[in-house]
Amino acid sequence: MTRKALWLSATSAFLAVFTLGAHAEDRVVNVFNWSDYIDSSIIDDFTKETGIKVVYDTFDSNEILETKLLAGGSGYDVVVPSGNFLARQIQAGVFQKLDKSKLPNISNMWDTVMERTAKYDPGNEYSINYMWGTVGIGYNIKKVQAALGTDKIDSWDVFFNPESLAKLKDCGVYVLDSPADIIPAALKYLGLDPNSTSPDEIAKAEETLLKVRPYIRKFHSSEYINALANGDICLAVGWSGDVFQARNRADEAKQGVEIGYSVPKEGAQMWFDQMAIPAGAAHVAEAHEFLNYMMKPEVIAKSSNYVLYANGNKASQQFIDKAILEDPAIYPDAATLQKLYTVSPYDPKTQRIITRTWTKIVTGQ
Ligand code: N2P
Repeated sequence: MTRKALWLSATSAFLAVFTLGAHAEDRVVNVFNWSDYIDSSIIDDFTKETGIKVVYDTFDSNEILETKLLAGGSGYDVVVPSGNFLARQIQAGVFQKLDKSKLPNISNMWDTVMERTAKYDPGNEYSINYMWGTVGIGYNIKKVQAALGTDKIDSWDVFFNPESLAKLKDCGVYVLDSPADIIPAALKYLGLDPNSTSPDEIAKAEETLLKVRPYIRKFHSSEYINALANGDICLAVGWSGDVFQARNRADEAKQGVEIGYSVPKEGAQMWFDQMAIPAGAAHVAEAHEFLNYMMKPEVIAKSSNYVLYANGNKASQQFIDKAILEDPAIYPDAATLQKLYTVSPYDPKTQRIITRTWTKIVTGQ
């Protein structure tokens, strides 16, 4: 090789490396997911394996996500609405159909869960299940025992009965700031259809919630994890895995706080959080790579092991900690499944009633 040829090949090698490097840096996926919902090492591993940078933002409310999606131009490539919200967002045209040829790991998914999510996304054309769980009662075992004389919480009555909740007022009660989770629970407690769209029945749920409103310290959908773990509150109406994360944080802190979770006997909501790609996403190929990566059995199992929610990936179950897989409050057994109900999206008219009702409840007026 002549000296010039050598120089040229060295230059092109440098240019090639440089260009590849720049290109790898250009690849990015903007993810908007729930807070306290992933083991962050998964994000790092994804970037290491694919060279795709992840910009990861979090939210704790379907309403917040929906407002961004409906406004358009959210800038997100992957978002994770719950099924009941996803359904109406699909109708509104905010998502694009998934390119299943880019998602070979879909073969790992669990048909039982896919049948359920098809209720929200017919044919599962727009979404992949991330996690699923329940709405129930998280509580500080010792504080509840001290206030109520029992630590056996198996009924919504502990929350919806004003006499009972009054006793827990001073040690602190938090409730999800989420009408689509709490109003169906109130209806169920009253023996009504949790999916009721009857204004009269929703008014009954409102009345029930207004009676316990004086005993609720805060409506918030993520602060209850630390509040429970630190012993700052004694009861939270919250999401299963979040309560289990509170239990684990309390165990790690070794301050003697013990946390329990109850799926009340009257019935609890079972929800499904679905990964989807907005219609206007700028990084569609990267979004598919991210989704496909999240369907690797070891990866999604790592996430479930950390966030303590069940996932919709059948092949991942061999990698899930035995204690999680065998906990009926996480992976429900037949008896628990019997108690679980799902919710449907609200039609626009009912949504307006629900929104108005919720404002009254939160403000206490
Ligand atoms: C994550 C809670 C997500 C459950 N912290 C509600 N869809």
